[in-house]
Amino acid sequence: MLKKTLIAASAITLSAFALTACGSDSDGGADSASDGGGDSMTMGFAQVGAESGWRTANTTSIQDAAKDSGVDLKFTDAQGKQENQIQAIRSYIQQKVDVIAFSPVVETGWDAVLQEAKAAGIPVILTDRAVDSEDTSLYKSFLGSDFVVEGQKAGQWLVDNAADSDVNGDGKINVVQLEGTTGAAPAIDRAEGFADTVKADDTIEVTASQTGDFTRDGGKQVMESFLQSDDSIDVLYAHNDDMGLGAIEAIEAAGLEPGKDIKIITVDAVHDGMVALSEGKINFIVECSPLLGPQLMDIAQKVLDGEEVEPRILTEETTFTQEQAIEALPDRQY
Ligand code: GYE
Repeated sequence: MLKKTLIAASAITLSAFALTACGSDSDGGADSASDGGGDSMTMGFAQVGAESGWRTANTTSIQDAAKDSGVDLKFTDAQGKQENQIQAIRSYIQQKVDVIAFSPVVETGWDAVLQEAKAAGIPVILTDRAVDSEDTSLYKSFLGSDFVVEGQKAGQWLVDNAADSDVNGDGKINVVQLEGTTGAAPAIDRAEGFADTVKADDTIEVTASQTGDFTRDGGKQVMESFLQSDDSIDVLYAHNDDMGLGAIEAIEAAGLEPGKDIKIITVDAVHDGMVALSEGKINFIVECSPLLGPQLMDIAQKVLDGEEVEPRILTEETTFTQEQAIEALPDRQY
């Protein structure tokens, strides 16, 4: 609905964006008033849920960035269910929002609803997670991390630290893996990147792998069952900090010392994960940034202004050892 007045409105919206981005943090209250009187962009965002510390930080980043740039944000939490996300997207189409953004809970099954958005002329931006659709015209851009690279970084740390990781001293490094949500891009890709990289050392073997659904509870429960069926676990690779933190509870309850009796590698680098790393309970964290909000608002504005945007926009990320976590913690935003 904004389209026709878009070119005229864009200058106003952009200058409003610049102003608010320069530090005035007034929360403006009503979304309609926050862009200086012009039509504000309406964005429908279908979030996965609130399964982890990463997700909470991601939601805050999106909501804050929308407020700062005068975007009228319609936000839904799908509670981890694809059907809820599809329903939310359909309702955004009905409401004729200007742009739809979402983080697909799983990779498959999006073509139909994305076709509907396309037919309605509403651009879609993928945030954080990918879809496996062949038809890339169904979305304008995909903003987020390279999860395969994250898995590779996790695997490379283990290859580089193999000598210290044979905790049981039997010449083999037995790894248990806590996978993210089954069918989710980060679960598929983090497993793949890790598996490919640890092939470089044939003493490393993934002996058990199961989903903990990216939650603390899931990580705890699955780790309990891993510990019951195997007393030769050397390493835990968890696809996110929260599952690693749940597993730490299980490891401690079993009378073992996390980070020593079982080496632990996780992904995300959210606050609680970084604290555990600084305490030596986790040994290595691969960072995955949840702070996608400002870039998302920027991309959406460009799309609405008819500017070209990159089809794939990668976030910049690092990794953390214990010493690096101690150093980074005081300045971490999340
Ligand atoms: O790593 C995990 C969250 O999609 C990158 O989802 C995200 C992942 C993140 O639940 O903690």
